[in-house]
Amino acid sequence: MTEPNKQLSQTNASTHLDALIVGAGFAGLYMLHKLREQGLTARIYEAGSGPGGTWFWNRYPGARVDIESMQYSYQFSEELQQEWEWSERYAPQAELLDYINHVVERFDLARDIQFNTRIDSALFDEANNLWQVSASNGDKLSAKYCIMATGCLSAANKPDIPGLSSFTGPVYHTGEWPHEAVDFTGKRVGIIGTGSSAIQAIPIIAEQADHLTVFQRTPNFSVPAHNKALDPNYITDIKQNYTALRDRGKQGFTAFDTQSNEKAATEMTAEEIKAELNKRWQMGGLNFYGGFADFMVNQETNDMIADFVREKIAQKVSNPETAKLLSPKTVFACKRLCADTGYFETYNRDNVTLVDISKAGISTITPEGLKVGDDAYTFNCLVFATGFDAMTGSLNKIDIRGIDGKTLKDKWAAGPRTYLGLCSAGFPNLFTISGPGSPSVFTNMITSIEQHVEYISDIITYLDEHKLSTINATEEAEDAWVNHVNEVADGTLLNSCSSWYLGANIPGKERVFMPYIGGFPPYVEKCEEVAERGYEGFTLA
Ligand code: N01
Repeated sequence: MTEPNKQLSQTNASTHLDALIVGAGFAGLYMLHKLREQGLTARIYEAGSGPGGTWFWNRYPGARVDIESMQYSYQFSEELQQEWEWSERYAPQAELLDYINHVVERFDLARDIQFNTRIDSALFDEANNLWQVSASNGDKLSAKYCIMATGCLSAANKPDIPGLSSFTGPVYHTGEWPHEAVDFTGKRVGIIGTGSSAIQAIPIIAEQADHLTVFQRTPNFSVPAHNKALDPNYITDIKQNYTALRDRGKQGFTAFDTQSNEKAATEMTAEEIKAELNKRWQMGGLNFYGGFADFMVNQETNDMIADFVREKIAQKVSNPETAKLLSPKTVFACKRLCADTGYFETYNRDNVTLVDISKAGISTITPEGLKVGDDAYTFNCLVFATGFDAMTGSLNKIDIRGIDGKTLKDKWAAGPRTYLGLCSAGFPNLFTISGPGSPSVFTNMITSIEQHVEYISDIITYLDEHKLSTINATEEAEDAWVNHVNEVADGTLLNSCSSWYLGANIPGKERVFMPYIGGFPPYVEKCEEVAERGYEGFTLA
């Protein structure tokens, strides 16, 4: 057993808050606004020099959202959603950051955000029912509630490849892109990875660079985004009836409106299936998820969609060998589906080379490039598009200790354990917004974030009204929820490949399906039932 938090007695908590929030992305910002509205004292600590979370850090060329902008935005304020104008179907990163800065200004949030500061530790002080928190700038705080708004994809995965420090050119990671523009004109560039970030960045880097070499371990399914400028009449139409669109979104499995065809492929004729596939391809983007209700659970349906996309890849890529290498062999959408603009066509360019590293692997990075087996490749700039230590990575960077001094990291060593993705037993008054065990990354993140923020806010109101000091998930409720999350994932085809959903992209990370894949509406229903029963599954003290 771990020692209780003895060091607490030495902590000189200089500031007391009702709530300490970690992270100034979409989740942290709305949480701050909500708690302030409730009359609580709250403050955000944020490692970056500005707000935005994902959209602050991921500034790589081509970065843009893959859920339509009219839906990928806050809905808590009617005035906000009426006044903001999106310019493109899928907003680029810079516009998303403008939107976030507008929200910060509009709701006067900056005065309660401490930028450039990490939270190093959060220790639960059992005697006083308070979280004692230390920040990298030396701040010591005590807070009744500690709210982790640290994001699902925020801890960059930087593979430890031998020789990396010997590389003489600049090295970039898509998830930690520099703030100043990076110009690849006249450069030879190497990029490792072919996930969503790479699929967006590759077409643009290829246009700038003298030569681009792509090192691919696993090909990914991608569908055309069909991004375009938004027609002002379309925006007006939506704004006149925004609530209806938002309601359709919340009724959808993914918490956004995919104009879902409610039918399974097994209920459709061959002609209907063909027409649906072509329709989805024309619609573009993640609307593809709405094509067939059974694509995640029925192997035949999934194979049929996968074959359709593979045929499209073969049509787009002129070299049959390259097309074959770019064709995923996994279950369709087993790894997160990508939405692209000219990704596959980029491989028809003379200045782009695709290198298969699935068999030999990168053996070493050299001063002027890297080696795959014995084959050497040279370039001046290296881009890691190698993703993230998803869902748990950022939390594990903080020394979080609950009852009896037990660390969250130790508790989650065999995979994250939460009740509803919101709380972990033994860590009273600690909340994770869109934490593992919640629908989070399978949904429109902003809608899921709003649901969590409002739920946490309701819990806090309930505790105050009932003069209670703590809420703590019970072990039983947590075990039952974790089992349910696993059972639902086991009933799908999605745990059949080495995705980040399973933590399989991080060497040594336990393979556990982390997000809840039962769908947004059933999840919300479960949360509401729990609340109606006086927060069943929690101990309130
Ligand atoms: O990261 P990824 P990402 N050696 O993990 C490869 C969201 N997102 O940043 O598949 C060699 O998907 C790895 O290979 P493999 C979205 O949810 C959204 O692209 O593990 N290669 C893979 O090809 C997305 O899913 C948007 O075999 C290595 C790539 O690097 C999530 O973020 C845009 C390696 C990593 O792909 C993550 O996307 C961008 C190694 N050691 C991201 N380690 C939009 O909204 C990893 N790889 C559009």
